[in-house]
Amino acid sequence: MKSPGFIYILIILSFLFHRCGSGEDRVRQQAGPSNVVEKTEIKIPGFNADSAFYFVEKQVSFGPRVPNTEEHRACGDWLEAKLRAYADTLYVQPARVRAWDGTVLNIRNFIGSFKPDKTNRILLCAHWDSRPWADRDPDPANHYKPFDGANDGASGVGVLLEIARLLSIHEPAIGVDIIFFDAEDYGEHENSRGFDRDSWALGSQHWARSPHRPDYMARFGILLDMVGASGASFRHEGYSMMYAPNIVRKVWARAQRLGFGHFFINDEGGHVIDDHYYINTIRNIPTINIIDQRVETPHGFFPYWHTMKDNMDIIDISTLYAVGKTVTHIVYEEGR
Ligand code: AHN
Ligand code: ZN
Repeated sequence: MKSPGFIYILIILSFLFHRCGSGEDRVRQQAGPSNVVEKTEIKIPGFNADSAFYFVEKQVSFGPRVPNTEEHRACGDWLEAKLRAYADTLYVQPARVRAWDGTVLNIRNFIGSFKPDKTNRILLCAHWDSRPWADRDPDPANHYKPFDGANDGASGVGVLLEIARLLSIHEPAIGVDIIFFDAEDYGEHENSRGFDRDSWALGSQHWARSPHRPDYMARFGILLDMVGASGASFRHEGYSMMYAPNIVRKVWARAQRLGFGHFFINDEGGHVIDDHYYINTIRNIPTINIIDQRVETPHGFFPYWHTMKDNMDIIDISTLYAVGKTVTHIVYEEGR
């Protein structure tokens, strides 16, 4: 009869070999030609959703990214270093803005430019801060607590960091700017009820009035907001249709041709005051919002919007993949 010690060693060995096996497999997938997909005559790099997921996880690991906190500063420093490593040129735009409750927020917008000399450019953006208050949580005891914002904030940045990584390896035909806006989610608390719609998107309002380059222009922009939850549905958001209907149609058609029609639905969504609203109205750059809009929730967003449950548990790799692959195709097809 074999000793329990021998069986124990066998179990450990089998785990070790299993880990080695899956590690090699992943390396082969990344290094092999399957990383680049042939699309008619143009090569479009493969969007790695595991990498995007890791970028989301990393942001969340700093803690809630609430302006004026240490967690916010630390995550901002990491984002800055990451985007600086991938982009040709990095701009940091620090600012002090006044929130609806009078708090002065120390914020930073990060702008990573790829092929900065090209005049033919597109803009991709997301917000990197998280909301200070879970004021939609079912438990009122949480209404003044911060939360992870894994979907609301980190997901869009995670997808764009992965696209930045691809752009650093495979040159696009056009210039690309990736902007991480600060202080999108410091809007009025649910208990305040002042309906000050300009209390949201403070970072993008600042950038739209004073862009990193005074004459900045782009053909169009794409905002990613809440692009990581399981069961996401992206509908034609109201201001996107008002200011950039052809871009909405182009992106939705591309997503559907890639097989993501279950996420990208040809239905009318609501009007959402978000970063793209100010890019459209102040900078006149036609910009769409890819944002998770649900018909089954009272607020019209994903079920855990502004609650303590907006954490890594609700992040679904297949949602990140659908959005990431679609936007990657749009970027690399542009100007060809
Ligand atoms: C309003 O509720 C007015 N805008 C929502 C924008 C938002 C919040 N996006 C993410 N969190
Ligand atoms: Zn929010």
